[in-house]
Amino acid sequence: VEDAPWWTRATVYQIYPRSFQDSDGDGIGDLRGILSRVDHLAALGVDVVWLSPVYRSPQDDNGYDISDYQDVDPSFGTLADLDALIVALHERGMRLVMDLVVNHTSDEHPWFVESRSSAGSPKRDWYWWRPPREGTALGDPGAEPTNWHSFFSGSTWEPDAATGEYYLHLFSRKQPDLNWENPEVRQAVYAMMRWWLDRGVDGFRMDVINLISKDTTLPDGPVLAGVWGDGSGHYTDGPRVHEYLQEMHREVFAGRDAALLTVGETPGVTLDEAVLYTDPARREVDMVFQFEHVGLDHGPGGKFDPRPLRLTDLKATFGRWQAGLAEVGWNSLYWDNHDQPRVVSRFGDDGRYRRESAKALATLLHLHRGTPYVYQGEELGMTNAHFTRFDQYRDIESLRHVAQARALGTATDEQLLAGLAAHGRDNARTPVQWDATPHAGFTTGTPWLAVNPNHVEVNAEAERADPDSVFHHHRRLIALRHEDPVVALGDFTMLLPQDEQVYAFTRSLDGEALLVVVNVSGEARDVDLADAWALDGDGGWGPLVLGSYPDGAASPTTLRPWEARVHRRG
Ligand code: TEU
Repeated sequence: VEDAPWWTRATVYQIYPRSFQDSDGDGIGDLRGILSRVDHLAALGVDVVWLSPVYRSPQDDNGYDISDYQDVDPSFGTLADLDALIVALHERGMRLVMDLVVNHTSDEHPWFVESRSSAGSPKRDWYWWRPPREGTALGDPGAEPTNWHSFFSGSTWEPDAATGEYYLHLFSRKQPDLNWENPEVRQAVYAMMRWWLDRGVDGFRMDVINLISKDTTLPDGPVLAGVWGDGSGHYTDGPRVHEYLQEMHREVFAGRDAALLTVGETPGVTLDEAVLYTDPARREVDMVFQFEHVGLDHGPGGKFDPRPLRLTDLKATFGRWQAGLAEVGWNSLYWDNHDQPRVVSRFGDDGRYRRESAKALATLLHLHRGTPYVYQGEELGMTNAHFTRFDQYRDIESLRHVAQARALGTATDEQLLAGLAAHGRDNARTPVQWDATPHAGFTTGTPWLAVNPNHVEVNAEAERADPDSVFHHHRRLIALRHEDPVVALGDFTMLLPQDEQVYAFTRSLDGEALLVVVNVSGEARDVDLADAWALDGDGGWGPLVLGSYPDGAASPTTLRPWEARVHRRG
């Protein structure tokens, strides 16, 4: 237990700077804004802040398109502001983890500007340049080197008239993919990472890090509906990705890794691959974000084709990951981030039982084995945006999806609006609701994305003032992980795997055990755990460690709507 890494007891808080706090009235959050709110983070008790990109960027994808890795974008502030934030967090015992976006750069990064300048450029090979298919001309339909569909709609290949070739971009055309096959690219990335560690940052969240190694023969993928194909099999967990991460570890982290946190964002990762990425003996990353549980409510048409979650599917997924990383490796635990809808709207009830369901879902997540991640506003029970018009959206993924679907006639406007309302990324990006004033205390200007009108009820000021709030419930969950080794390290056993309403499990370590029972519904329920957990003399489950209702466990084995409880073996 004493030997376990510090991050087994830690909770990470994600800040999406554009939407966190504006300090200068331009309607865009910034570093000085974050500085003014560090005491909110300290009060919550989180150990680590993961800061989404603040680097210099044309903001085509809100900073995930970087034109200078070693500077701060003027819209967010200056390097001096970032240094001040590092100090302010360190003073309060928190660490700062930076976002590392190195699958691609901006097309305005000097590396790419040089690379596209001529076919003979010394940096030509830093990106993926390919001629049109044989017998076709640049820009012809079907001339793209592969049929791959971009994450942001359309082809992954952009024609470049100046040199008559295409370049690869898995995301937007302003996010050309770096060619990790080239050792100069890798060394340039490692040097930049060392520069940040020397500046005082405490690790990295590595954007789509499992997509950096492509099959260099660039085969087509199976054809999707329409003209494009699914190329993911040729770039997900690719042939050299583990080699690259081990090299990165040697070049960047060796000797200083114990104090740091590294987490790979790995869309499409399998459990077997996750074991390889996170096995400490292999020295790749501490943990990865897997995507299975956030795909369970995607229909056959993908993320914009929503369908309801079945609780038994969630249990099967989480249960498999808990078991699969029990002996080797480590889980990250998350519901929300800047790409996902708000969990209280998605899997909870953001109407009548907003508070109860937010607390229930938080309890469920934080009591699993792994490192929990809280996304800004999740600790307040913030909800989806509930936009009803296309012109309310700003996110490139959503806007490009709408444009493509309209051009191809694959969805009606009504279907598109329903898809965006359920899974559009702007749901997570509305400004943080600090108080009940007109722009929720986020800005004195015009916010870049509309503030949710429910900020008059749902806001940090109200949450902090109320001991039974979603905020204080998160604070207690975070503290419990600090205090109780069973929460951090205990074995996980799923109970009632076939139950569509109640999510229950135990955690145990060295003869100590906790029982977690969560009613994932708005109807009361009796829960019979049979032999899995013996009843105490009062017919209950033992002393209550943490409950989501203010009056504790009102009835021994009956859960009220969205009630969540943690009991200790008596
Ligand atoms: O996301 C990668 C990713 O696979 C998705 O979650 C993506 O956001 C999209 O929604 C797929 O439908 C990372 C970042 O988190 C995201 O914000 C960036 O847009 C993307 O990489 C490109 O850097």
